[in-house]
Amino acid sequence: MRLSRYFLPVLKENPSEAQIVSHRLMLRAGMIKQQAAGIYSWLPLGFKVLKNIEKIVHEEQIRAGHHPMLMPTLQSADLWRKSGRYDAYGPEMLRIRDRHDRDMLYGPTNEEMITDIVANYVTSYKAMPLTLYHVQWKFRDEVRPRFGVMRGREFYMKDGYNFDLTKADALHAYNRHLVSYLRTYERMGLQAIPMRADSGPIGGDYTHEFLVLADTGESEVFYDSEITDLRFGDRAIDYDDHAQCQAVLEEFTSRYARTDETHDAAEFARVPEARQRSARGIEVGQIFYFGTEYSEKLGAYVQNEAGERVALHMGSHGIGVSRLAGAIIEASHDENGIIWPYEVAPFKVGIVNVKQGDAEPDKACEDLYKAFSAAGIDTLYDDREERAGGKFATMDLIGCPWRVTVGPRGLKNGVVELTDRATGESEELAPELVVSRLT
Ligand code: P5A
Repeated sequence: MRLSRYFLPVLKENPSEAQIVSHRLMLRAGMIKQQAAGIYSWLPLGFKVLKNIEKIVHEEQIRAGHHPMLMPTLQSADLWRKSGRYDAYGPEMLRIRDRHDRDMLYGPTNEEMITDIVANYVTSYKAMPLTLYHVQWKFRDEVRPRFGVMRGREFYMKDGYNFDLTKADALHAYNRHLVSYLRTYERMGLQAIPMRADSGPIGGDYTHEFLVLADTGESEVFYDSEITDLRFGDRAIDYDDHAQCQAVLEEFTSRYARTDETHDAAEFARVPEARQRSARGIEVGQIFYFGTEYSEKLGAYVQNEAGERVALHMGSHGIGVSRLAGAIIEASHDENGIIWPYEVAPFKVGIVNVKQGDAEPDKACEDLYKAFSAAGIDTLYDDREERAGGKFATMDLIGCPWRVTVGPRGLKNGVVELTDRATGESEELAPELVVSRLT
């Protein structure tokens, strides 16, 4: 993308409404624009980040054997009356009436709808195990929307739902989700710690929240410091293998890690004192197993092998896709701007032409830009007639992992400069070597 042709409304000043760094940087980098309290437009740069996060989520869901689909944002109140949640959900639910006076709502989650779909089509145990998910906008009329996309009213969530014949199978689905989530967050450059959670209005005995440690997090957390040494890494895992998934779950959940909602001071005291930590965290996901409650209320029954009619065991699992854009920035920035982990970065490389309009640098930049495009590397070429200082500031702000600086002095010596955004380290190399250096 040529910056002269792009829509990147960066702000020079710090917006006064932003209380935390990710909100400030998302506004300054022209990623989002607030449209109403807790409701945002995603401008081109922000939209690229959102889609990159979503892509990682899809890849890891599909790797775990889950099926993507899409349900609508608007739902009929009837389904929610069946589950009993239409009244129970309270003022957080945005209720709408259509022209025929039918009660509708903007979905805050989709347990009812997905259970109704499965109830309609699935009749035999042979369809199990089954996990369906979608990535869709949700609406929750939060009392205090704040911190930009971190606590929005309209927000983007991956929500998945497993249907299993037995509790044991459903707990395997639970474990499988925990494992796939560890992998998902690590690919985004995040360490998200599974913590035993409170099940809240969704219900159920088994639930973990995934928290990213950050001073600006809304949750207070308590944990054994050993937990921060754990990495999932790129270990191969067979998601159908119950024992393997169970072993990973045990590895990542056997040490003390709780939010304030489930914190138990007596149990925490048994962690060696030198390893006791209390901190703040951002909740980027949550998984639940809740048994047969929704299946019974919405009629999701199948015939088991013995020919008996049984209610399906279910769980649900959510990832805060739009919240993650903010959480990643909270975890990865410096005083000059955002430092994107490679996979999430809206552009992988920024080319800065320090002398736009001079034949030699213009030609070198064009060649580099074409070479990056040919290599399939998403590149932002700053081809504006502006001071070099301003161009560097923009590149630092929007946080591309690599910057290539092209100027007449370097070109005289046959080199351009390649700078790593995260470390600030630079090296000089021949322009024709840059692309291969990065691939
Ligand atoms: C699980 C999927 C559920 O809704 N039903 C379907 C279950 N879980 S949850 O924990 O309530 O939400 C899942 C994740 O969504 C993010 N999230 C939010 N993000 C931005 N703004 C909000 N107001 C908001 N509320 C929830 C969180 O990351 C949460 O873990």
